[in-house]
Amino acid sequence: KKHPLEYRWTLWFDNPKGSQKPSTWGQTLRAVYTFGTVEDFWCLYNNIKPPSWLTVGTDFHLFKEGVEPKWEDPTCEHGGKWTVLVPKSPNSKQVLDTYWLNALLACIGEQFTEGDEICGIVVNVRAKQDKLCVWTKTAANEAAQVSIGKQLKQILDLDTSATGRIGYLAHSDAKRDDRKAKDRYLV
Ligand code: M7G
Repeated sequence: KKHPLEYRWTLWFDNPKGSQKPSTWGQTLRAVYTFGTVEDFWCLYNNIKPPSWLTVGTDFHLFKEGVEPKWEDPTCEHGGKWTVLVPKSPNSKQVLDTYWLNALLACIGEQFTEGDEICGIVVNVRAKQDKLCVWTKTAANEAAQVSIGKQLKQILDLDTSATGRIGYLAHSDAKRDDRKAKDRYLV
């Protein structure tokens, strides 16, 4: 008998640098697989490449079933994201893969005390530095976001000093100000 998870989750994949470069963001975003048990999660995990193997420009998203990994999704639209940067270094591939696995386990295992706030997680494979993001539902709820940010740092075993700070960006701010958007919260 399989062991059910609290929520069902969908893995999404995006590689906009593939054959047809899209004119609109998200056009190449694809839902890959949906699962709701521990066993099906491991089956998926064992059959996909870790993020460090993916080509630059690629994204993985793990979101609750029915939630699209887009600002425009009704569950995400008033939310935002915590971003953990992974600058290139001799061991950054290993760091990225470990962050990804630990973030996956934290989501599906309901490790965040504000589990209802979690929309999903994203890994962006980029030339300069990779990123791991946690998307949440209610950017205006500072207490919940700060709590999730602190838990994320513990889960990923991040530096607790000021230099190891992570920022929370509201999607509405990102939409309006693009690259100039400022973080709402820092932990
Ligand atoms: P990114 O993929 O978060 O970071 O956003 P990257 O620079 O490492 O690739 C890059 C750009 O993609 C943004 O500035 C937006 O123009 C666009 N974009 C990203 N997201 C997540 C969305 C989204 O959810 N909706 C829309 N419409 N555009 C997005």
